[in-house]
Amino acid sequence: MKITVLGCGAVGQLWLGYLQAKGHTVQGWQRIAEAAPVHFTLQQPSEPDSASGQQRQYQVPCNDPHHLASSDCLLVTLKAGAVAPALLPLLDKLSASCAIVLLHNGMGSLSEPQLAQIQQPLLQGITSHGALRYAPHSVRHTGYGETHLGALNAAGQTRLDAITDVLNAALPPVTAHTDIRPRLWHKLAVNCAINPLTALQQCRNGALLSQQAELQALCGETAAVMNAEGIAVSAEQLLVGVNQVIQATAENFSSMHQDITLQRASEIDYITGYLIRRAQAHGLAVPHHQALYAAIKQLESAHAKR
Ligand code: KPL
Repeated sequence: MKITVLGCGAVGQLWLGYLQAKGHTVQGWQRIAEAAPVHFTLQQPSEPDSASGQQRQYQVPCNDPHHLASSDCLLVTLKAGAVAPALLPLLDKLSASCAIVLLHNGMGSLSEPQLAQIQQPLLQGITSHGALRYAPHSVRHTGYGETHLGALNAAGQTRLDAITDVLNAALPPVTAHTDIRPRLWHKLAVNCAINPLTALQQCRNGALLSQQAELQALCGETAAVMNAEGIAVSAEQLLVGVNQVIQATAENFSSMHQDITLQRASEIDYITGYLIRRAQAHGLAVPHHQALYAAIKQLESAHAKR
């Protein structure tokens, strides 16, 4: 299959590497047009009995408009906030049958009018694979995870199984869902609890295990919004899920912790911000999430003034 990966960060390079290794014709697409190919080393997670994982060198072409126009799939691995500005100008350069797959944390990267603009098959996925760029041309696959995919429009539904098969053969497991929204919401609930708290406290995910009262309050507010969105879940179920992720990723620094530490814009508007917007639409109060949102925004604006 001919595939373009929009966004050549850690997650983009991970998919470029695994898809190229499966024999697909891949290219990267970067915002700053670079004719030069992207070259990187991809280190796979280590096996239990070896010190470090297998390393492979990759070289993939970049920003070829002919490749873009004839791509069967555009895999968008940009952060939520970068999706609309990068994707919308490319729409009329893609074929009508090119399946667009969004793969990012958070929700609401495209507004309703922007979604309506997209005629191509549109899919959204969520992945828990860990990827870290530890040097300019080196990416480490830090941990195996799983990927879930679903369609965002009717055309997307017709391509869901074929795209799932291609991605699953490259980096399994990838599972197709007839309704991806509950999956996205459950991931959002986890990110709304872990990401802002770890960013504000500058701690590893595991440190949150001792903060059950705060996590419970956040999960209670999130469950009320999810119920209003038609997703049946209790605060207790969300709390169990959040604690499982905290335990499984105890040594990790969350993505928002890393963004705030490096003084980059975080994904707060697509994580807690999205939850708050949906709460407002349903007339629900979410004071604990509001407080975290305001605190992260304050940090971001302090960084921007420096
Ligand atoms: O998705 C994550 C993130 O950091 O964005 C979690 C699950 C919190 C793992 O760190």
